[in-house]
Amino acid sequence: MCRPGRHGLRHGFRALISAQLLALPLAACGEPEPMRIDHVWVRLPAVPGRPAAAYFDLHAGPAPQTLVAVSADIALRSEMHESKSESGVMTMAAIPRVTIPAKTTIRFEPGGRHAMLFGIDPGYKPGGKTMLTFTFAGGTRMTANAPVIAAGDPAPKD
Ligand SMILES: [Cu+2]
Repeated sequence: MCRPGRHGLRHGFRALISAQLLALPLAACGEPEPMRIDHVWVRLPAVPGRPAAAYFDLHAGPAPQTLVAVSADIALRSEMHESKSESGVMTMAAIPRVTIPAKTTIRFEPGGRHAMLFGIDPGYKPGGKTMLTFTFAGGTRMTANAPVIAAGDPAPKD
């Protein structure tokens, strides 16, 4: 149960002190959800030698996060990009960082933000996994294993 005790009020503490006492059990038992990354996957290019793209959902925890890089162990180099439709033409631009407010989720998904993965071995075959490393401002890193699918495959569900 996450209900604070009420003894602080009963003993007639001043309102300010009571409020502080009441806040303590809430903070202790709220167990804020930590940051997590899921629905991670990589789609290989239709034409070998072209870049692949990585997608994922990033759920910020109790604090805002700023993602500054996403790298993959199958790629020499990567960039975060945002796709946009401008007068019917899809273009994409590099985004150096993405800030995720506390307790919100941002999605990297086809047609939107993605991590572009350059320099993949043209002989690399789909069906395996690659480890993605997510780097945040301040140097925190998280990793996740991403299934690697072929260009024409549907996005994995999870
Ligand atoms: Cu791109």
